[in-house]
Amino acid sequence: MELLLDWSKYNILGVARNRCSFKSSFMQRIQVIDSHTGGEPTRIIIDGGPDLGDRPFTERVKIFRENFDEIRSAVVNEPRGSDVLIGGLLCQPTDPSCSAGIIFFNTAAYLGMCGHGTMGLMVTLKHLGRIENGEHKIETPVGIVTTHLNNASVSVKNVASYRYKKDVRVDVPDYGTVVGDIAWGGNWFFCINESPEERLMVDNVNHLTNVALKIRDAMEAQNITGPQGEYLDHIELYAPPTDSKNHSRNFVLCPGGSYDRSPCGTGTSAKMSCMAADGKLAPGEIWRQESIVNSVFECSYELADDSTDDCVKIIPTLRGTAHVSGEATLILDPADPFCMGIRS
Ligand code: PYC
Repeated sequence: MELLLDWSKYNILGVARNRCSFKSSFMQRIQVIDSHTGGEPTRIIIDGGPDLGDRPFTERVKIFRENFDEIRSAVVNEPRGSDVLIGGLLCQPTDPSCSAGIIFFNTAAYLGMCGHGTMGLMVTLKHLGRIENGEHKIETPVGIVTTHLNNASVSVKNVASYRYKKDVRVDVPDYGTVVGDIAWGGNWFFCINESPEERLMVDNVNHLTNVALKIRDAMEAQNITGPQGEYLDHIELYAPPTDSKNHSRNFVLCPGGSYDRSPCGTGTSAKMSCMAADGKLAPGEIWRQESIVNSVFECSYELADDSTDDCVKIIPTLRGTAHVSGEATLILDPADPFCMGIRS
């Protein structure tokens, strides 16, 4: 059963109190709930965030970026946050069938979608008593996703995902040539085919991060982008799983420079779209993706209605577990020189 949020009951935007007042000389308070999904943290703003109005979500992201970007920075950058943190601003959806809307962001950018973050959002809403277990649609800047919540276990039926380019060669200075696919899973990814020379273990993350950063820099320098010139800000490395119950292990570099502790919902969607296009994963077949810290998403896909032989499009479903880990009031004190976060 789908349960809608009663938006009049929950003043989740803190509209009246905070409109246009972030640059004021008064202390501001922002209420957040922290959660983690397979070790990857999410911080949802539930009150005191900026009012972005009721326009389509793509326009709201623009308003957020142009007028309230310092709030993004204050919430996720140090000293309150760090590169690993994904933030989310809870918004009123435009589509009445949705329980909520969300705009995800991190220390570097605004995200289209976030798989682990959506799982975190669902347990957050349940923790607040705003939803019950069951099916809930969530509106994001790149489309509506359908979630199913069963206490800590959350599945997310993601937006349509597809491969844009196969076997792209990148010459990486001081490293060598890597070959991978460019794919969309709600964000843009460069999915590198298995790299046996790299050890995907958590005690090797500094090295893996350096490698992935070099690859990302090389792609930028060589103008390797998405179809509309999009910066390929997520880089994925793959290896065989350490647990034989799983199918694959990954390391995912996120936009800032941190790595995803979860198997990355949008990244696994992108990866599955490549496997679907190569005929390596059939619709409905289970794919268990293991992360660098051994957390797992259990995934499968169905073909999208507009999928063709030339462009295979899939609708991925990802299931993981998320837990609420904190409730906090962030204090934005104009007397604090780092009030709005340390921007790099
Ligand atoms: O789970 O989609 C995801 C994600 C994106 C960035 C970090 N996690």
